[in-house]
Amino acid sequence: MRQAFRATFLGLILAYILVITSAAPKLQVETTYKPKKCLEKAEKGSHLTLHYTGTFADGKVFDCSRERDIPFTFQLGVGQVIKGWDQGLLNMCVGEKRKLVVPPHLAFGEPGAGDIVPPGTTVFYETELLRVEKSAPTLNVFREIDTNSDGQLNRDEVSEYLNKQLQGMESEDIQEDEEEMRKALEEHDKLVEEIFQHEDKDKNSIISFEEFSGPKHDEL
Ligand SMILES: [Ca+2]
Ligand SMILES: [Ca+2]
Repeated sequence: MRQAFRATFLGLILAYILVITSAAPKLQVETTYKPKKCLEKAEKGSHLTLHYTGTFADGKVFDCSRERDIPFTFQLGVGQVIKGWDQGLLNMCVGEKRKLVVPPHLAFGEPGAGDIVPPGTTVFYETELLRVEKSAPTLNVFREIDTNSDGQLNRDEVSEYLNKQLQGMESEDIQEDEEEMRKALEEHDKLVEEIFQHEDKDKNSIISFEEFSGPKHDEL
């Protein structure tokens, strides 16, 4: 008797779950373009830079990064954007294009978004992934290289920075050509020399802040 009750009870729960999940409209993700090689993939925590166009069911555009001509950058999977993006852009390759149909509960929900998106609206996005970075993009490369913070770069600091960049490349799970890596290490000293030839304009073996031609300001 008790056994029968349990069976029915479980059956009811299952039926209930089915009703709930089938009642809530699902996120639709469609890849409209996939590059031949997937070099970088969007993972949880990655910083993505993309272009997107957001429209309503009638095709009316409510938000478009292309119109502003400024791609949008955010961190994936940490709630910085609507759930539909956090879920729908996962595992996307750089260069890939996806169409998303995002139901309200994964978009702007019942409140909507100000006077831009009305309450309870399903929104449509066309997205193109331009860049994926594992950590926040560094704007001030000068400060990153200048580890002793004396406002100038010596050979050791530049050499150390290059090493870090190479190690970063190795630790990424992209299959790097081993031969290429070995060559890169051999080339390392040459590269430091080249950087100094190019950057150290007054040849005093120090790259000053003024001489440095790379990104060195915190603001965009
Ligand atoms: Ca320094
Ligand atoms: Ca100099």
